[in-house]
Formats: sequence, structure tokens, C-alpha cells
Amino acid sequence: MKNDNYKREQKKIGDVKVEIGPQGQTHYLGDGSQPGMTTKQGTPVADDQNTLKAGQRGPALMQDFHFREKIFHFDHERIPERIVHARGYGAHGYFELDTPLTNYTTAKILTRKGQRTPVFVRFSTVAGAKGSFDLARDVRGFAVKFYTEEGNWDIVGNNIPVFFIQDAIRFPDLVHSVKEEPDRGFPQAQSAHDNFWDFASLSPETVHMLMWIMSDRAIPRSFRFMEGFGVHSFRLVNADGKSTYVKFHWKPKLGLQSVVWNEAVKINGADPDYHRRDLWEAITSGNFPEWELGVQLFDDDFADKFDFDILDATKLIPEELIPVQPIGRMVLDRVVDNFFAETEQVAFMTHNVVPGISFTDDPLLQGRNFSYLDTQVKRLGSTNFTHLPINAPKCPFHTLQQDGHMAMENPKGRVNYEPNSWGEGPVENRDRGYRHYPSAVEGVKTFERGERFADHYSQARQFYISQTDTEQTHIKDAFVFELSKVEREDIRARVVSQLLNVDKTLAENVAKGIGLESMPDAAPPARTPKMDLPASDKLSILKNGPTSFEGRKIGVLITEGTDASLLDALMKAAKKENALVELVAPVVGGVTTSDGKKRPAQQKLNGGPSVLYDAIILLASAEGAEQLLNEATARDFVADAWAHAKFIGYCHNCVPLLRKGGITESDEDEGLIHLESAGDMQQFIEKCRALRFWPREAKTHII
Ligand code: HDE
Repeated sequence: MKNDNYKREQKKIGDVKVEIGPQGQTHYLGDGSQPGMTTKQGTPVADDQNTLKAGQRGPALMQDFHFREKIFHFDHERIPERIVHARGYGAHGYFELDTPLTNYTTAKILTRKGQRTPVFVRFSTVAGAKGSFDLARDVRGFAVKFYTEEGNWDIVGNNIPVFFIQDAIRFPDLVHSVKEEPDRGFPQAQSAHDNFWDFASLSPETVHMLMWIMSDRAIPRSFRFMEGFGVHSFRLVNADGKSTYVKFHWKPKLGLQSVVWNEAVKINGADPDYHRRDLWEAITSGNFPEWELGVQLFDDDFADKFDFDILDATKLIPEELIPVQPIGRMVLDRVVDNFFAETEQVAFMTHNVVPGISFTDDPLLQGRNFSYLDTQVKRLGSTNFTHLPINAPKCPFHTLQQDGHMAMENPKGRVNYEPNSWGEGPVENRDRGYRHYPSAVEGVKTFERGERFADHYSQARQFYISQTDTEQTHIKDAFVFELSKVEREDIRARVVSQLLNVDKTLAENVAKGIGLESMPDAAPPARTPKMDLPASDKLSILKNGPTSFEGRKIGVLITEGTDASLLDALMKAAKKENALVELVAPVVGGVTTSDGKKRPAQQKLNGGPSVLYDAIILLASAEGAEQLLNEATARDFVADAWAHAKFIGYCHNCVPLLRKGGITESDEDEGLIHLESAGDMQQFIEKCRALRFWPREAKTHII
């Protein structure tokens, strides 16, 4: 019988060749270079637009194996998301060693100058689901997998050098408390709710970390501008078997930078993918992000004399006490080919170490060494997750483990055990195999913690007093914001009672900010905090900002008739600085500037608010500016940039727009820059190196 479905009538939609059937079904024909579609079994597929039916209007037939296979596969596309760090973004690159640590370790990756080792890095938020937004107030994961020639080594770190809790057994409670509340299923991706602050205020060991997550560290401008930390003390072990303690630090080449909270809230609406887009754009445009790997090395003498236990992950070692020695750099130069295969399926595990690198007895690290392997089986469904290309070592590997779901590395031959007398199969690496560091163990079995785990406040205070005034204000504002979302007043008061052990003025200002009627007593400390630890400048973001505007982005508002010479001068000055420029216009197709040239825009004004930029410039023509006075998004463009203490450049046509954005003549400050000539553009860029004009904040935020 004749079947109309196979009738061929070729047409074009735009310049795309299609075949349109008698009932309107459209088959895309490709350009002749593309492979023919098949099923997963390799059978060629003729029709991917229609199911097989009994008659044109009849029921679907089970016989349609292609339909069933396609839907079956689709139904199974999702794997469980990570219980924490579900939302992440990864990239490939390399690590290059320039200062060998031969005296400290036998790890090849750390002993051969100039050697490049491939890496895969995944950055993440912690609390939110996979589809949540990038600018949640949260810790960022900073996990690095080094594919070394002696196996995979993972530093599964964060962008904050300390953690909430001291013992792994508390992790499920911490995570339950911060994630959405179980009855209502919200709030997502935020700590601003009763359960988190209830848990935190009853857990004094969280206080140091609370100071960090209420600081701007928890709202980074981009992954490219944040530090990473291995957090725990690890061990390096040298050829004589001697151990040295080590803490790992990643320092971004472009310096540290964060956004402000009101900006973060708006970025989440304007571009929930702000961080992943930034990383993708930087790498694909050849601006490869780079970090320096540094180490803090110390011995038992230091560990014994240090005020805190080096096994306690809620403490750091100030860089003033033990400087961070740079040993190499990591460059991310390749985006993933497939998000799922790489970023989603990558399995980081703290127990992935190589000879020459070992663990300490940090009770958090010990617990993590169990959890990460366990979680991969849940997520990836089989013990053979190591066969996935993103997880497989890049060095030769030979095990006698076999079978299981989806086994792809299958041994050949008769032998799958050892010892054997067939002369086949792998044998133990007696000379260079991994040996655990033989640290001495003593003591009775106990639930107790080490004595020097007891002081929960001294380093929290040290962090606070190390911040600039602007940063201290942001910390106070963050506590006030979060606690204002907490319904129970007793929980709010309990947080203040914890803060009294950190800094009295901070506690009082938070109490005032949430309208607490009377000050609570300070929470009873297990150990009297040291109030006199010296400030450590390295703990501040603003004291460690960049010296250039490189890698930052300027949003330029243009209209029909914008002054072309000013725009060209800006482009030139930005290029010299290696800063990026995006044109924001009333229509994305762009505008014709004063020289008659058409300039396509990267953003339509209502999709490109100023929160997406590090600085803005208003370059409308007189007529264009006049029209924008009646456009709410133009007003917000100006008002937000002003409120977020950004540098704002403007040409004289745009003065009315400034006024509409709420900036009066008497408000004008040094962060607001009049641009009339090419030279002014160069000066504008130079000013932007400070990133924000912070003195303005005092005038724009009074509560
Ligand atoms: Fe994790 N953590 N964690 N964590 N963690 C996971 O492993 C866990 C901790 C960190 O991009 C999980 O593969 C326990 C500290 C990062 O894929 C899970 C404890 C630090 C990532 C897990 C901690 C981290 C994870 C969930 C307390 C910083 C994302 C999915 C003892 C030093 C890695 C997964 C990626 C992921 C357990 C505490 C960093 C469940 C039990 C401290 C960056 O295994």
C-alpha cells in the first residue's frame, strides 16, 4: 500500500533544506555532510517526527522500536543530583609546577619543574539544587582533579579556608538544616531561614565559618576572581619517609573580587547562570583563567605550639605565621564538550591521593574519605564509574576488579586473581606503590575531641578585625538580612549571643538591625576566646584586590546617533587593559552611531541590566537620552550602578538620565566621571581598577 509519509517534496525554510509531507510534517534534510540517524543498535531511522500508528488517526503501535527506545532513554536521562554541591560548572586545563618540593615529597607531580599535568576543575555552590542560581550566598566548591602519571589526585576544596563543623558525623545535620525545610520544600539555595540559624546558633563551632559566609566571600563576582583552599592539613612524605604538614591554597591571578548583596539578588533574576557564563566566555575567548598553587608547610613543632589544633578544620593558619609559598600555576584553557559527561559525571574523592601525599587524622577529612566513594555509587549507579573517561586515570592502570554494571574495562585472558602461576595479570608495586604514612596511634576509644578544638571564637574575631570598614559593614548587613528572614525571635537572639563572643559592636549593630528589644547574654564559651589575635590582611578581599581592570566587563548604554569617536576611544582603552565591553541598546540588532556605522548590541536594555557589569558608561545621543527618560529599565540601569558603588561614565547628553536615576547634582562624586574626549576614556579605565567607589555606600545605604 502507498504510504504518503515517504513522499518527497523538497523546500527551504530560510536557507535550510527540508522535506514537507502532505500532512505538514517537516523533515530536516541536513547539508549532505551529516551522518544518517540510527537507533542505539545502529539501525537507520527514516522517520523521527512521527510514531508508527494503526491508520493515520489510529493508536500507536508497540512495534515502533525507535519510538520506544527514544522515550525509554529520555525517561532515564537524569541521575540523582549531588546531595551537596549539586550546581556546578567545570573546565579542563593544566597544572604546571615551577618550584619542586623534592625535599618534602616524592609525588612526581610536585617534584618535576616545568612538568604539566592535565586537570579538570569543578566549581559549585553547596546548598542549591542543580537548577538553582549562581549567586546564592553560599560557599563555593573548588574541586581539582589532577590526572598525574601515578594516578588521580583530587584536592576537593572550597573558596573558604575553614568549615562549619569539626567532625564528619555532624555533616548530615548541617546540610539538612541549610537545605530547604522538609515540610514546605523551601527556601531553596539559601541559608536565610530558621532551620539553618537554629542549627548554627546551637553549634558554636560554626561561628568562625559564619563570619566567612556572611562576608562577601560568599558572593564572588566570578569563579575567576576567588581563592581556593584544601581546608584540611594534609601530609607530604619525602623519600626518607619524613612527613611535613601542608595546607593548599589557590590564588587567582586576576585578584579577588565579589559583588554586593543587593546586586547578587538582582543578578540571580537577570542571569541565573552568571558564573558559568563568565567561565565559558572567558575560556572560549582565549582569556584563560589562572590560579597560583601555594603551600603552607609546617612541622610537628609548629603544630604543637600553635594555639589551635591543626586537625581542626574550623581553624586556619594565618599567612603571617606561615607564608604561602607559590609552587606552580593552574590554567583553565578548555571548556567541556558535553556538560553531562564531564561536569555532571566527574567524581571527586578526597581519598584520591598519590604516593608522597597523605592524610592527617582531621576527623572531618577522615569522614570525607568514606563519604565520597559511597556517594559516587549512588549518583553514577555502578562501581564502574571509574571507567567513565572523565574519571579514568590518564596513566596506565591495572586492577583485578571485574564485572558490575556497565563494565567497560574488561580484563582479557584467563587470570583474574593473584598470586597466580600463569605469569599474567598485574602484580603489586612493591617499590613505588602507595604506602600510608605510619603515624603513631594511641589512646582509648572515645567520642571526645582534642582539647585544642574547644576555642570557637578567637579566629572568628581575628577574621572580623582583619576586614576593611566596608567589609565589616557588609558582614553586619548580611547577618541582619539573614536573621530578618528568621521567624523565631529566640533564634535571632541566640545568633546575637554568639556574636557577642566575637565583637561587641558587631553584635550590637546586628541586634539593632533586627530590632531586638534587649541584648541577650553572651553564649557561654567552652574556652575563653583570645580577643587579641592580630589582624591578618590576607583575610580581606578588598586588601587583596587587583591592580588592573583586566577581565572585567563594562556595559555601555548606546542609542541611535551615539558619538562614535567616544565609543571607539573606549573600545581602544578597554582593549589595552584587556577589559571587556558589552553594548547595551534599546534593540539587540543595534544602533547606527554618529559615523553612520551600524553597531550590533550584545544586550537589549531590559535583558542587560547594569548588575551584569563591573562599571557602566552612558553614551546616548541627545535624542536617544531623551527617549530613554521614559524607559524604566534605563532608570534602573543608572540607579542600580549608583547604588552598587560602581564607576559610572557619562557624556553630557546623559545628564538628564542621571537625574532620572536619582543622582542629583549634589550627590556627584569621584566615581561618577564626565567623558568628553578619548583621553577621558583612558582615565575612566584607570579609575575602574579600584573596582568600586566604596565611599559612596555610606550615602546610599542607611539601614
Ligand atoms: Fe564535601 N561532599 N563533604 N566538603 N564536597 C560532596 O561528594 C562531605 C566538605 C566538597 O564538584 C559529596 O561527589 C562530607 C568540606 C566539594 O563534584 C559528598 C563532609 C569541603 C564537593 C560530600 C564534607 C567539601 C563536595 C556530594 C564532612 C571543603 C563537590 C557529591 C565531613 C574542603 C565536588 C560528591 C564536585 C561534594 C561529603 C565537607 C568540598 C556527599 C561527609 C570540608 C567541592 O560525598
